[in-house]
Amino acid sequence: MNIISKDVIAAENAKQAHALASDYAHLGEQLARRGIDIDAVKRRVANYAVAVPSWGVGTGGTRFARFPGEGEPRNIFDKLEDCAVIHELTRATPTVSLHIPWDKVSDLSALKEKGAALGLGFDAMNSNTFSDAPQQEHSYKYGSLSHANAATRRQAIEHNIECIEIGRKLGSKALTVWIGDGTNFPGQADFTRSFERYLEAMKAIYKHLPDDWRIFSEHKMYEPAFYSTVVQDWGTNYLIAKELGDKAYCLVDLGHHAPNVNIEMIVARLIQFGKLGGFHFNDSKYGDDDLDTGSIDPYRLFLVFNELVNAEERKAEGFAPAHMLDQSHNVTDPIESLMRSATEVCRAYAQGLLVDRAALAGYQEEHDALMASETLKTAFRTDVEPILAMARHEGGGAIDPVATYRAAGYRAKVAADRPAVAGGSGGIV
Ligand code: LRH
Ligand code: MN
Ligand code: MN
Repeated sequence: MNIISKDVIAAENAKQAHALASDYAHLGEQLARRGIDIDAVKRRVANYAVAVPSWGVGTGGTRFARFPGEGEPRNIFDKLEDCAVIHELTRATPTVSLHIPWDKVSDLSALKEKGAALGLGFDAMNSNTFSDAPQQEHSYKYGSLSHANAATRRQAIEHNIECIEIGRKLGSKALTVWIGDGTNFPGQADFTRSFERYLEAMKAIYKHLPDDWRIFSEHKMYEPAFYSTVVQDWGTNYLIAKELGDKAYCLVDLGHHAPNVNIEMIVARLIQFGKLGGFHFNDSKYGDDDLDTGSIDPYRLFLVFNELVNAEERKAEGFAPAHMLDQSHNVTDPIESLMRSATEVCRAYAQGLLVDRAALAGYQEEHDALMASETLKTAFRTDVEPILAMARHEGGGAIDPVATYRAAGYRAKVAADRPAVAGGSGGIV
């Protein structure tokens, strides 16, 4: 069942199919001169997938306010429909990553059925112990898995176990744990004791992880804590994954590092030591801005994908990262932003596939720094849009997802049933 009418997609595609065929043929000729088979690249791009975060389809907010958008999803079923729209048009997002308890998931079989009917599966589950849920006994104001009080830690552990249980019923295979635990002032907590308590709590969760599951810990330098954060960087994250065991991996959210940090190198290190679990793709200018992927620094995104393709092609041991988006939208229609981001990760992947790896290795051997970096630039400069568009078109999606989405008038249609939810203070995510 398609939410966006196939007729609308076909009518929009018909306007562009001729130009696309000619652009694709032209790019094919150019790539052939570089020894690259465009169809082979297109096939790999067509098989690429990135998960949509359930929390991304609603309008987020700034730290100060939330401005509700029209037709925002009212519940998890509406969210799944919005996610399905993204997949129908981009053909790149067949799974959804849930966040508990933001997503109220009381009827799991209905949810699973809804997903199946829309052609969507469930990616990593996300727990939330960084905000208090309505009726919860112990507050997370001073932390969760690393809290000084054992009962609070226990509550946070139980919540994570519940997320695993929910995910099992939905067919998910991973749990992502991000905690906001940390301090605002020097002296507020003991670094070592906090980390010990965190590790002990994570070990308790790990014990409940099914054999075919993975647990991802997500580091973030700061926010909401502004002096120290318990899981603050990839070094600490790597220690966690090592301490926990073979099913534990590190998750890299692109917005969770200091400005100018060499994220692609972190990615390479984690791959080398078999601990790269997955990504939260987004982009940032200053901090954890959660902007559309590739909207600020597409070259950095490409450099990350350059490492990923390198690992894929050399069949690095244990390399199977989960790819997910993690964004927040305040001034755009979330569906449009998520489609753009899905397309941007596909673009970076396609560009990564174009890197002439033999030439690059040769330049590295010869210490030809200029030509080595030009080799990357040549791939990055290639306009791969015809490859992406053709992969979408042949997969039943839209040549131009945003134009087709607008032509379908989806947001106005759902707005009739979905009243705007009042604004209020923003959430920091
Ligand atoms: C924290 C984070 C984490 C949360 C999400 C909502 O900043 O990146 O992944 O689960 O935002
Ligand atoms: Mn994240
Ligand atoms: Mn974040």
